[in-house]
Amino acid sequence: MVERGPKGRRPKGALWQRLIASGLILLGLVGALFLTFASTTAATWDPTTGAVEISASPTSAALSFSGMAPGDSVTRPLTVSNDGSLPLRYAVTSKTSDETLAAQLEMTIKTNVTDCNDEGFDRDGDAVHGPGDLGSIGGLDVVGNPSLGPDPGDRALEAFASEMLCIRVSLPLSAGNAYQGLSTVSTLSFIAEQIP
Ligand SMILES: [Ca+2]
Repeated sequence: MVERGPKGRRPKGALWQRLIASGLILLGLVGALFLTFASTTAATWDPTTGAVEISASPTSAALSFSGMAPGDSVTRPLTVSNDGSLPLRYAVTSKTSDETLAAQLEMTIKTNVTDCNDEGFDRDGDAVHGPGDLGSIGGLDVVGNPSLGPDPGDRALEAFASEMLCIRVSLPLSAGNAYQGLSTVSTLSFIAEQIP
């Protein structure tokens, strides 16, 4: 089920809803999509499949979409692949361009979701982050810890293996119109290291 705030706080009136919907430009995976790479590691992003390939170097992906109203959620798959011939572990951090809206948005990341969509998200899977803040300007560790070495939450991937992260971002109904017109961009960075 889509995350909902208290029923009593649902705003009344179509006009209010429309104003919010047109005023927000939030993080997401639809629309203009681009990648920035922190290293020369070969990595590709295919917007149709959401595939990111990483090796033992930092790789980052910037995601954006627009048109989100309080109470809305978006759910998107992101496939993380180890394109190298050695096992690796990785962590994920989220840097946002804004902190006000980013703290309002809630992100949940799961593995082992059979159907990564709005309907399937709550059906199964294992949460590896959240629900928690979307990110922060300084960078929030959302999966594992990018510090060198094994840390709680670090994800391991065998050589040439991949796994699908199912990401949901929600704007709670309680967000209200104080956040109208705000925008934020989250950059998810995948920091990988080879497992010796
Ligand atoms: Ca680590």
